[in-house]
Amino acid sequence: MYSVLLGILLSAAAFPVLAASLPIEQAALTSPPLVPPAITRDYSAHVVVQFETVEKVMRMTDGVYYTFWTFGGTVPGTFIRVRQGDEVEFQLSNHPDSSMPHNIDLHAVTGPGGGAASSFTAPGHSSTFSFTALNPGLYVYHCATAPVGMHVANGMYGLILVEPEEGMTPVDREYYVMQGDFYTKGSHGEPGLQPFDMEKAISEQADYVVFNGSVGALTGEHALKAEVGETVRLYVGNGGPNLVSSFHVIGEIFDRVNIEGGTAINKHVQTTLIPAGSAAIVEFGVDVPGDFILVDHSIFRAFNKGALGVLAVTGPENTSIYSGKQTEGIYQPEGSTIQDVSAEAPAPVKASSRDEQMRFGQRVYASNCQACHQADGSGIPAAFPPLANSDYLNANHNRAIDAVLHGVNGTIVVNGIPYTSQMPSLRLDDEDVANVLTFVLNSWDNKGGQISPDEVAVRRKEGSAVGSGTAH
Ligand code: HEC
Ligand SMILES: [Cu+2]
Repeated sequence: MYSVLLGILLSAAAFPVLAASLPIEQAALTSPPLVPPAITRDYSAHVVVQFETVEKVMRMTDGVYYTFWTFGGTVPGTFIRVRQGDEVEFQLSNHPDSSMPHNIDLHAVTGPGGGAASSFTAPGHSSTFSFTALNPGLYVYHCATAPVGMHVANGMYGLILVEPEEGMTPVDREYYVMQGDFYTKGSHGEPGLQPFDMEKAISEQADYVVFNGSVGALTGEHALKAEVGETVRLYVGNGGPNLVSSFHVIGEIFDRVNIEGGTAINKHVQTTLIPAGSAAIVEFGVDVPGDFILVDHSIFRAFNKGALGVLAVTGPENTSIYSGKQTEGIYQPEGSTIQDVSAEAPAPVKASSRDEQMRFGQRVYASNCQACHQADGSGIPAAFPPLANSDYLNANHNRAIDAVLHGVNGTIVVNGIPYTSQMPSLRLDDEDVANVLTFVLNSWDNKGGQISPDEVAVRRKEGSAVGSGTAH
């Protein structure tokens, strides 16, 4: 009942949405592995959170780079800390250089899509929505723009902590750690700028499994730090997209774990399971010095795919607790994996009629075009032209094929309105291009028609990107 009401309020787009009388404050936000300071107030506030989505090339491991899609320029994204009962005003801006629209689904939101629809934002635009943080806990947020898996796989996730009204018990150190799995065209360690591999993502064949966005993000000079005698609290999330994490710290026992980020506490835990799209709060005291290794105890991921971090503890030895010899470096990564990812794929099913092309094409549309051109083909003003009743599309089928094969740039005019953005080339095969365009041509008041994979093959040889600065 409450969520229905909230949904109506949210979609009304008026704000402040809920109570108008709360004191307003700007959220303290941090990049990983840092966590904003504990909340000291004992009353609710209207907390303003400002986020920017940025697509940028960053290091995956030495010699390997990747185009990450981020909340705030880091993977995981900016950490948000609010208090139970706070009203959160969430402002999402999508950088003008982005190639994709983005949005946010916060698992701490009670409301449709966790805010996804209300925060859908085209490149160069901003959106605002508000929610009340009803439940305390540690929650994942992530982008939920289609294709959702791709946005999450590219690094669009992070954590929001909703402190309980009574606050968190004080500890000496708090850190923010989040696991994610990545899928690249080249296998683990293959150098260069590696593109995302959709096939491997679908079959859950991760090339990298890492903490905080890259191999070595928490080792060497980037290791987490603590001193003997201190208490450490880790806010640990798992962005997925696919793998669940068996989170373990080698040489430590978690004194307390908030299971799945909720209120249930488990004590004396060796390894805690963190589902994809979930989190855990783990706490322990550090009693002896040394390197304590954070791993996903699905252990090949740690030593061969990158899921390894270090908590470096300094201070006096305590031989009554631990007195063995400590060898340095025995937990170093062992190098790249040997994976067989080149197995023959079965031949894809080909459409045998126009109706079948329409059905297959609808699926291609949902996962490749809908994010920009929208489910009903209506597009987004000033960003993505409509495919519904598009004079540009209906006038010239070859040009439409070229658009999907090679992308569109410069200015094009659709139904009398100029568009000056860019459509990336989509790397679909001939069959998918033929099917999706046949679907589009026969939907939403377009003029009909059919495109065959053979026609697409010809354009693939002869065509080029369309637009190129000339109005058609
Ligand atoms: C990342 C966003 C994005 C995606 C994904 C995308 N497009 Fe586009 N599309 C654009 C933009 C932007 C333009 C206009 C380019 C310009 O302004 O120069 C465009 C233009 C077009 C046009 C010509 C203009 C019109 O309205 O008729 C067609 C046809 C088209 N896209 C089809 C598709 C199809 C089919 C898919 C999926 C296979 C797709 N697009 C996926 C952004 C996108
Ligand atoms: Cu996104």
